[in-house]
Amino acid sequence: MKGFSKQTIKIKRGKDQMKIRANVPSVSVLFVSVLLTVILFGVFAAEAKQTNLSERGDLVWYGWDGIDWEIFLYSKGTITQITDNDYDDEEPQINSKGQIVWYGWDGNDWEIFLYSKGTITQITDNDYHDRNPQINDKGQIVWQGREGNDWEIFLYSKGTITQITDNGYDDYL
Ligand SMILES: [Ca+2]
Ligand SMILES: [Ca+2]
Ligand SMILES: [Ca+2]
Ligand SMILES: [Ca+2]
Repeated sequence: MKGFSKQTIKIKRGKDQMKIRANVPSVSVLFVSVLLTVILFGVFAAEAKQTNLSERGDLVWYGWDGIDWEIFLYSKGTITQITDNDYDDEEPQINSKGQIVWYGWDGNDWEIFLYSKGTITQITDNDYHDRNPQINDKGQIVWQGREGNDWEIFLYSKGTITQITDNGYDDYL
């Protein structure tokens, strides 16, 4: 009995070892492929979140009109010029609902602007720089404003601006 059970275990072990050895290369290849896929999707997702290319394929950018920078939108095969003024408008971002945010020069400092359903709204109106806005699908906007001697983070939600940080060092997006 002792000898029989020993032998069985030996055979089983041998089979398991063979199985493991046989599977090692394919498991590694599969693991590496999955890992690469996850990394690639991660990179694309990260780029798509803070984006000038929305999930539905709308694209925004800023272009030189010969005098200053303007905001442009490409949607469903058509390019639309969003801004048309004499000051600089830069670095637009768009959400999946087609709302666009960017920062524009008001003659004294940078302000945050929002384009929604055909209308441009100036979000900030102050004497310091407001730059690099981002917008989510709820229409909430975040940006950095140089309030006082350093940059702070601001949030716009449902018509109200809230200053998120208030300290003595720089806060950037
Ligand atoms: Ca402009
Ligand atoms: Ca400003
Ligand atoms: Ca201003
Ligand atoms: Ca700060």
